[in-house]
Amino acid sequence: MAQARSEAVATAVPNDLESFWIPFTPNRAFKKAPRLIARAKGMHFYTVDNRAVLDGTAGLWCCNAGHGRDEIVAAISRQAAELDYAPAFQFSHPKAFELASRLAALAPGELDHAFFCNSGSEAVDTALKIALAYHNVRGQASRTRLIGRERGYHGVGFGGISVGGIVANRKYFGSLLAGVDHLPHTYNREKQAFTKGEPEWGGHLADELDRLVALHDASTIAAVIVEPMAGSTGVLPPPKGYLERLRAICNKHGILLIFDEVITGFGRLGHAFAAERYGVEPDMITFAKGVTSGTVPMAGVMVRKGIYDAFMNGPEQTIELFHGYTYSAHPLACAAALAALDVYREEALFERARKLEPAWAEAAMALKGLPHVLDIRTVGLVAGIDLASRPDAVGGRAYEAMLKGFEQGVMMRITADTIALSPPLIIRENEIAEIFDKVARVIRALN
Ligand code: PXG
Repeated sequence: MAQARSEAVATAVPNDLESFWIPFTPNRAFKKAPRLIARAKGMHFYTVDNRAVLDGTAGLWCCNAGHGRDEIVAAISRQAAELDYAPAFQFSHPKAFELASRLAALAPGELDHAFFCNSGSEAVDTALKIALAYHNVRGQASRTRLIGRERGYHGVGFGGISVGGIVANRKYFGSLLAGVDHLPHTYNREKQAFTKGEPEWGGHLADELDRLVALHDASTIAAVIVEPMAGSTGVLPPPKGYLERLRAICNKHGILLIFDEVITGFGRLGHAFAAERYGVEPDMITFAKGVTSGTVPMAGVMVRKGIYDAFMNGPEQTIELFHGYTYSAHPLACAAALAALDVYREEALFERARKLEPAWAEAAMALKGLPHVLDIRTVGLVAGIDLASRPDAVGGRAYEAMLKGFEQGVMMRITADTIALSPPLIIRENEIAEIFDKVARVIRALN
């Protein structure tokens, strides 16, 4: 403890908060009462005044192996000394190939090629572009339409907000991509409230894709992109049978199916990918976050062999896909990812999430009956708790819950009036109890 205190003293606290424009955060309120994290270890963050905060959210759904993992820290540090950077175009480095092979082995079925980028938003743009280019190189250039879903979150690039379905993320930004349509979201409180795992009701909503095909014609549709479990709009697990039906309709019409697994990848739902949990193989999977356990930015797209092969035509010295980033497969990110994958395997963390799921779900559902609680949803190591909105201020109640939670030593995420919880997969049962005890106390104290 003496050591922890001396570290706390050494933590520099900025005296000017003005210049940093903080993302997705009310800047003026934050700067009046900043919440600054100085360090993290295991299941905890520590504030600049050295207060422990239990991580109920794995950072932003990313630190699946917990914080400050020695093996990952060492791998990043070794890599920085050995090879800080190698050009990503026309050259590469060994760990990029090693990581792609590891991911190919982890991903289901024929998803055996990896295209690397640096954020989930870039991964989504990459997947959408590969879909368009794939149809183009196969002589079906009329397939340009992209289909997303209401309440979908696919990051903040123009592609992602176009196929996404969050109004505030779209309405300020002009006309977006042309030729996009949306499936209806799958949430219905009346039919689904307080469901553990996949709701019974709602599988039929996949058939809406058939209606969109009837409206637009399959020859104009390139791809459908969905999160297997919608995370950011409040934890919406897929209704039973829904993803299978989407897959079948896509197959029938030659439409590519993309799963955005930026949140669901790397153990969050008890498997390497949600595709495995649901036994449905998409044509592409976008990933990010957990691939490095949040330590170094990295993301990518797993691509089905047949899609990659379709590009491998023409003279061998021509570039097959005009796309990529300076930091695609950055050496530090690759080293971090390989080390994170080792931790996941050695500690069997995906299985751990699967085993903890019933205890997690039960602890979450115990909040049923507290004031303001309208619904609770759980799946894997994820829980969404809907609070009733104040008539005059949607989001106000959950915002206050987040502030109170931070004061009481638990990190939670909020979206509108939903509290979302998604702890590191190393969590122990007593910490599960601590999270929900604290969340319950916070909810009881809300007006
Ligand atoms: N797709 C999905 C499904 C995501 O959840 C992105 C793409 C974009 O990733 P980047 O790395 O560009 O942010 C995401 C990101 C939240 C929250 O609290 C969720 C995300 C990011 C930040 C906060 O729900 N998801």
